[in-house]
Amino acid sequence: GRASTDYNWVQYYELDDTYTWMQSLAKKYPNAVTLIEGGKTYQGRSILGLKISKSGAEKPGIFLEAGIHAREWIAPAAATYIINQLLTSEVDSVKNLAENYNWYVIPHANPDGFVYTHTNDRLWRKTRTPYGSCYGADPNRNWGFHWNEVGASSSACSDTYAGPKAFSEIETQSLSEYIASIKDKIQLYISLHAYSQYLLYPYGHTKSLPDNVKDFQQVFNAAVSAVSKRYNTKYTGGNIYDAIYPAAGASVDWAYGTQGVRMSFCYELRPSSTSYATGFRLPAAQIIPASEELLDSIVAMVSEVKTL
Ligand code: ING
Ligand code: ZN
Repeated sequence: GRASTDYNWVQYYELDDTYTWMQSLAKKYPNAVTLIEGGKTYQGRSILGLKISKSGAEKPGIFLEAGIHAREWIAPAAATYIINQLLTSEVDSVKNLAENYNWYVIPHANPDGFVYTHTNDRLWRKTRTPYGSCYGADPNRNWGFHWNEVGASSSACSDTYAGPKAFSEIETQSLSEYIASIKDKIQLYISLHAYSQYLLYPYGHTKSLPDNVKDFQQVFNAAVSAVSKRYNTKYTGGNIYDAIYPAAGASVDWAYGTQGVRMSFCYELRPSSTSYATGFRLPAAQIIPASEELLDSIVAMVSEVKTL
């Protein structure tokens, strides 16, 4: 690992570098930052996260999950950017986010897959659990809510393999247990993916809309408007099923559908739609602008949720 002081957002990092940096933050900000273990992986790694709580008091919680798909490198990079901004920003709107909410951030929800994208296959998506002659289940099709009903595969070699049963993957099983243990504290759940510049909300398993769809649409409008302010980056979206495709067993549906979390959203970050081969390779020079506009959007999202 490299020295934590070198950590920046003009390059992509390996898992160990980011974990070392996160550990250094817990030492540097002992009153605000706690290391959390969101769970474990098939290969025995820790799903490391940070809780950021500036006064330690009970405040509404925001859960930020990134990297559940291994090849979507911008997602963990943006998550660490947000961690850093919450801890260091002098901008009032960002300081308010840090002071008025407790943050739970998991930059790498699929560490085994992420390591594999560095060592073997840059376009790997799933976990690395062996299933016959193929590997991995799609950890965003594996959650226990309307599992495998639609938009998922029962074939172990598929990139959208739902797994042999709900929560077959130790990653989703253990992370879901962690989330369940703090669910009463979580008001907003945000999942970061790439790519296509969409903002999505439940459900993925059905065309039916959530009870509070009006609230979702109001918050969606504020967040999509804010994301374009800085660099004119256009996001579209809506409910998962209609806006992209039917997909059951996703984390955002499980968090909203089973945990009583008031709202959950998924950002599909930069770039806009392009070929599969380039979409996951967002140039490192775009980590900062993509993350800046994401944070602008989250600022707007959170303040809109507050008006409800
Ligand atoms: N897209 C997401 C996927 O898991 C998604 C879209 C988001 C589906 C939220 C369901 C819920 O397929 C990518 N690029 O991974
Ligand atoms: Zn994804």
